[in-house]
Amino acid sequence: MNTMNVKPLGLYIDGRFQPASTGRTIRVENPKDRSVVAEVEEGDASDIEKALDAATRAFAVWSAVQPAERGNIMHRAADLLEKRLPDLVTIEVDQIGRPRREMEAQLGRLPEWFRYFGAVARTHEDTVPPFGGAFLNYTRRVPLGVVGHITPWNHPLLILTKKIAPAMAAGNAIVVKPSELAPITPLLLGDIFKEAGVPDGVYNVVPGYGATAGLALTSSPRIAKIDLTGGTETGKTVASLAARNLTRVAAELGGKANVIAFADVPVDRCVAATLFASFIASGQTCVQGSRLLVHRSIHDAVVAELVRRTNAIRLGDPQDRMTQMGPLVSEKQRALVERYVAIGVAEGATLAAGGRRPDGAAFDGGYYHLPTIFTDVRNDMRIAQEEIFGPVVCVIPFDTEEEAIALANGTEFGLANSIWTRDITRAHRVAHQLQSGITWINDHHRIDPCSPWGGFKMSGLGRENGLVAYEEYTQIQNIIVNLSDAPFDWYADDATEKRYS
Ligand code: TXE
Repeated sequence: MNTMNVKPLGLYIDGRFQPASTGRTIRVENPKDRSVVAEVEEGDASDIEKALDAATRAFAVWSAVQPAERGNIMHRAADLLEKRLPDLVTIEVDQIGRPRREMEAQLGRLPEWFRYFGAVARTHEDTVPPFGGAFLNYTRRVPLGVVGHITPWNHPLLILTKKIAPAMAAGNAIVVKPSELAPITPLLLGDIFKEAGVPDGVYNVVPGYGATAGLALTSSPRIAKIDLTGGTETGKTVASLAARNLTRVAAELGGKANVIAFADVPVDRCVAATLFASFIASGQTCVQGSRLLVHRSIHDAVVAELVRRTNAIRLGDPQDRMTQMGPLVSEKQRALVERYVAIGVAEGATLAAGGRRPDGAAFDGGYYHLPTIFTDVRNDMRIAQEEIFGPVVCVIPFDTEEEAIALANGTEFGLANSIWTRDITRAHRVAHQLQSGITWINDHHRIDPCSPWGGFKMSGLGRENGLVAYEEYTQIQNIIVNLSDAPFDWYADDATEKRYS
């Protein structure tokens, strides 16, 4: 598809592109040079209602399809998605500015989500609780109904896929409100599902703003669940609106992940780990290794090499395969990073690398910012506590294992951490004391459709991925069968003592 559309891309409702009721469009900007990638119709509350109408009708059809057949359709969707990936990668790179090499690696994995959850739909077993007596007791997992998905811009298709694959496989119908910065690829998935055999209306996408379309979807009593990935403040707003209708909430929110490097980690390995953890996606990811907790005995050697390697990261055109770091997604996001750099300097941290925009005319038109390292950071500094969501890493030394654990747990967030050591007992011991939903040992960023993903503390509610994600898109129905034909009459006037068991 040529995204330089003359005509704006419509909302995707009931299996086809449709105009929005507002008559307005959203201009999707390429962050590398501010050129227009595409115009997309801007939906609002009435478009959300229209999408909910279509989804409600489709739910009756889709929930009646046998799970094994839904699994087959998910597999077909995976195959079709695989064929469309090269185009989708190109568009994803244009709309968010992440380097092509990152988006090829990330999007190349998406079909796995549909295959995994398709297989779960086919193989999921219910339970037969041991009720006792002459009873058969069994549970059924049934879909929730129409569910709402609110997604961000940093991994537009990956995050959407993590939500729609379990929801759809479980038999729900979906209304998506994608990020206003990255609505194109979510819209384009619609025709893939249609071709795979998903009934019209099961997958609907209404691009729009959080305060209008997002608010309408979240506060609608017609949805059974709202599943959001976004900032922690957005999560609190969404959860409080959903509570009014007792709508279920899943929320994957902010983070402040630690890379915890013990004394036995070779310097090169520690540096490679930190670069990968901290600077992928220009740091715009919820599990970014934004804090390097490093044992004091290797601190100076690690910092020296980290600074050298950070200064060598190649910024450039994200479509160029040689580019290692693209721009930030927007003017607002770069301004946020610049504000935090100024805060860090004012707090007394040492700027060891970056801290400014790159030099050169090639970068003038875009939202570029150099990868940045702060040393001499104290845990109570704002740069160590608040989510920056940019290419900034804070280095904090520690002396003991206990201190490393206390530091790692010393923020309001609890999404992810990575532990780096060859000491197997220490690795597990520390992992068990970390207050985070995800802990990697000698790795970072690793994700799989089977592996539960979500946060402790202010990092969110519920889990994406894994069996648990499928189950969280269902509700349990319990069936209690009396296997006895013996007469039972509680009110029979026969003066016998009755038992109800
Ligand atoms: O996110 P928002 P923004 C964090 C990160 C970033 C900050 C702000 O720290 O700097 O959030 O980024 C929709 N009702 N993360 O402003 O606003 C919005 O339209 C319903 C972490 O881009 O949270 C978009 O579709 N919906 C994060 C989605 O919420 C609302 C990823 C996320 O946007 C809404 C993104 C409302 N009241 C940002 N307000 C992660 N966990 O990876 C907004 N939205």
